[in-house]
Amino acid sequence: MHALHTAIPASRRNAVDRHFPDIEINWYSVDRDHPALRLAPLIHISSATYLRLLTDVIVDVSVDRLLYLDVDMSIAQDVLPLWQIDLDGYSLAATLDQGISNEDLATFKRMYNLSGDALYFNAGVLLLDLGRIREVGEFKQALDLLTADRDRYALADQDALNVVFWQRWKTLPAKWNFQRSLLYADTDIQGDARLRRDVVPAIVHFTGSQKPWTRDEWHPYAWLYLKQLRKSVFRAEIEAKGGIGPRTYVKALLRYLLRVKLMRGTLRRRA
Ligand SMILES: [Mn+2]
Repeated sequence: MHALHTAIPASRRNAVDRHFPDIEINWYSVDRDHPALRLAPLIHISSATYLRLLTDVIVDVSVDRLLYLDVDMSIAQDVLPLWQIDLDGYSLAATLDQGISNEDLATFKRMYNLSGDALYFNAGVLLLDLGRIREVGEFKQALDLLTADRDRYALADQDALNVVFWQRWKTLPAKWNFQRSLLYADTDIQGDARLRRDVVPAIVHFTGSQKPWTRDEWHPYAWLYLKQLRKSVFRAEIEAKGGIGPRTYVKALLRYLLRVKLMRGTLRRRA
């Protein structure tokens, strides 16, 4: 595992290493003065979002294939099948952004003068041919676009990546990056939404400003995060910070069980 960060102190890194003795974690400290990290952050997204654009230069050169994951996620199924997906010659594979409507997509195309039919991906889960990206330089191109005019990209690096990779990425099934907007029944989703509504998540991405490390989270899969939190060395600290108590756990577990039951019902009806 490769962990890119800006300011996690050694004591915390060591605690994580001790907690996962079977995982070899390579920590990469990126200087906060790095030009990429001086770009303005988004409202609820820190400037750490730009770290993904540095993976091609920071992660060890021996690494060709990389599965990039945000930190605001819980893994619900084995990711080995994802890791093994053929990239069909592309540098990048991702899922659609499920919060983008057909209208948003049309606006995006107009804004950046993009032609032809294509869709917009979410950059939280990226399967990357890092070797190819080092050769072709797509991440550098995205970074250059942002450095030239950060204000032009409302969703920062995700917008820039979608411009650079327009029509040049492979679509992954929605379950590999299950975003919050799939929970809203009335959301208009780019492409054909009906095909993606009843997804059983393999990776739950807690998109939006609400996060499962606070008491106010209502996401039906927040339990997956809390279940892990109970085993974490940081449990007491996170609970105190997020106002998480026994009631939070019980409520989250009930919501989760209800959701799983509903999904099973839906899938049975369809079969
Ligand atoms: Mn995220």
